[in-house]
Amino acid sequence: MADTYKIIIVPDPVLREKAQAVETLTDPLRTQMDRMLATMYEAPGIGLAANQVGLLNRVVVMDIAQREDPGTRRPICMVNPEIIWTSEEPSTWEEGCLSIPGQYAEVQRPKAVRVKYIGYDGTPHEDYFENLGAHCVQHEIDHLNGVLFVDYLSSLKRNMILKKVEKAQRAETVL
Ligand code: GNR
Ligand code: NI
Repeated sequence: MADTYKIIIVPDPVLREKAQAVETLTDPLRTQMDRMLATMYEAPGIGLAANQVGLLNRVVVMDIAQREDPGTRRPICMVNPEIIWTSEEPSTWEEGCLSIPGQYAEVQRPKAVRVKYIGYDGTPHEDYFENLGAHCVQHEIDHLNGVLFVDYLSSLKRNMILKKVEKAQRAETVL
């Protein structure tokens, strides 16, 4: 398995920065995607965006297969992902984030989306996601824009969650 990255936790400012579009798909970029997948599987999570490992390029990895079918791996790597269609119908899902450990909240988003991106192979792809997959891909593209799931909550809930994580992180680093 590829080396893993350290996952960055709130309130690190890199999580609030906008990642830059990738110009060309190079071997070092494929190595980054391999390492991001290894980091995501180890965590474990169903998605990971470059900002979460301190890199500011528009790269996302995902795998929602294990949820339905434990043991199966269906990794998806997306370079420069863009949402090109969203459903009118909304969906509410309890979201979590590897950068906001241990905290979960219901978030409402479009129930289905179509996403275009450049794949691991360097060619353009277009995929349809719904339900958990749609929540995950929208959550990941938000990361590339410096947006976190807590931004969809009331400021009261958001601040409560961020304070809890900061307190837990402080306890961990002091010890
Ligand atoms: O592992 C994750 N689970 C999840 C559940 C519902 C909606 C989104 C996600 S993404 C999250 C991993 C993560 O933080 N990706 O950025
Ligand atoms: Ni996240």
